[in-house]
Amino acid sequence: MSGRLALAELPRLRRSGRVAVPGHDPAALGVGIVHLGLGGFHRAHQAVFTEDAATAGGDTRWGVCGVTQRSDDVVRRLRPQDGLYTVLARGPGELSARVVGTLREVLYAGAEPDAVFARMADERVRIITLTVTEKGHRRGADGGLDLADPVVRADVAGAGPPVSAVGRLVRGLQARCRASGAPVTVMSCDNLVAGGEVLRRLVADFCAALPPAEGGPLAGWIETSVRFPSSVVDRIVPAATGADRADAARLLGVRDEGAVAAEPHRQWVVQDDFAADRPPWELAGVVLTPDVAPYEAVKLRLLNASHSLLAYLGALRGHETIAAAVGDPELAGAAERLMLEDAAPTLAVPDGLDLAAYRRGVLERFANPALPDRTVRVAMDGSQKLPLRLLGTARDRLAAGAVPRWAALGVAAWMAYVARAAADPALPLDDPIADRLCEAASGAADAPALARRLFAVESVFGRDLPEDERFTSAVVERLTPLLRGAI
Ligand code: CS2
Repeated sequence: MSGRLALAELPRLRRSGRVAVPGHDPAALGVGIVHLGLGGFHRAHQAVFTEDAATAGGDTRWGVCGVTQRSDDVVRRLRPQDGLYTVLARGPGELSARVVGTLREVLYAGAEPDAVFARMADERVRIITLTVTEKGHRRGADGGLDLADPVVRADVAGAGPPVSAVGRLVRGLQARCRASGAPVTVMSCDNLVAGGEVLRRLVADFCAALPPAEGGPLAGWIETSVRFPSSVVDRIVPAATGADRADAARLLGVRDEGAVAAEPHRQWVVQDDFAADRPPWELAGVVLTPDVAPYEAVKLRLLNASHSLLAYLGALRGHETIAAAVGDPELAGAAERLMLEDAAPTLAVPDGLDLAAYRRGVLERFANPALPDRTVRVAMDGSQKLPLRLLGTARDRLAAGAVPRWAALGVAAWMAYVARAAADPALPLDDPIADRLCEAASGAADAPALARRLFAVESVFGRDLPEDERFTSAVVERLTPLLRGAI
């Protein structure tokens, strides 16, 4: 197939009726949002909601400038396509496709830093969103910016263009402050606890590390002109595959190098705290609320926590996909009990949310046979994910006098996975502190030793959990059979 998806193809695609196309003319959209971290997740989630909102509201101000941070791969895929790409929604017995046209500009920050700063400084841009993953925030053990990280230090020193996400964000805000100083909203769209507050603090820490004459005024402007709402994002979006691109090509009649596949379900809850205008997201089903914390806890402690549990136990049992893991009755049972017995009692349930239906929905979504999502993908970056998904639950239950046995199983599964991956190159240990974890695991003779050595990683477990005998022994009890291969 020689043709490629592009604006010129839209009239033909509209007539063909085989895929949905934007309800507005993408070329007429102005750029009102800069997004840092242009992975599949943004393309299948925020971009879709934003497109629906803009179409429903007849508002042409909310095109997106997507910034790719780590390589120019996405630029090569999307620029020749005028920023257009297909989102395939794969559900049981269901495949639908839509072409998304929100992405009006695609920049690679590594090659075009000034263009990125110019966009962030542009008065017409009112929102900067981020999906940079947990590790992309480069937080230290205290949750603030890790100033010992050489990349962060280089960005603060400012000899060359910034490389870290926070460095890019702060330098962009600096450019804006120097240009118009127009208010702007910075919105976190990662799976974090209080992501808005996290970003606000990282930005403040970065400013505080700058020479006072530079950082002081910038911090003052940020204080008055920038808002940092949190948001809760939800859609399962595995890494795009050749099969996704082949399906997109079949439906489009032209190639689409930027196609992504996702589950049909999607949800976005946004803290309604904006420094300036925003798209009419409520028209697209986005929940706008003063406080996202209850939604965030439900999602991280039910969905993401059981996702991680299934990923580690599933990979240890040789299940390649999450669907296979949840199809294993013992593992599904463990996920269910983690949600029901440990996580649910810690939650303040948002109004109108049926927790039992949510729990069922999570397991059904994981079981989706049409969307293969690999256990090793979800297993990635455990040192960053565990504290957000499992350890908050563990702390709350321990404080209430209960032993969180299923959260302990999740931690033990991670430890067993680390030990297996350290010994077996066939199992990937994709983690920013992989070396440290491998070193800890390699020297451990048995479950108590392995647990002790991994519990000593303070950025994961803090100082409190390793000292809580109830929790450490619950983990060791779970870990012992796992290490023997009885899973
Ligand atoms: C997953 C999430 O990668 C992971 O660890 O748990 O990406 C998950 O698929 C999304 O949060 C679903 O909204």
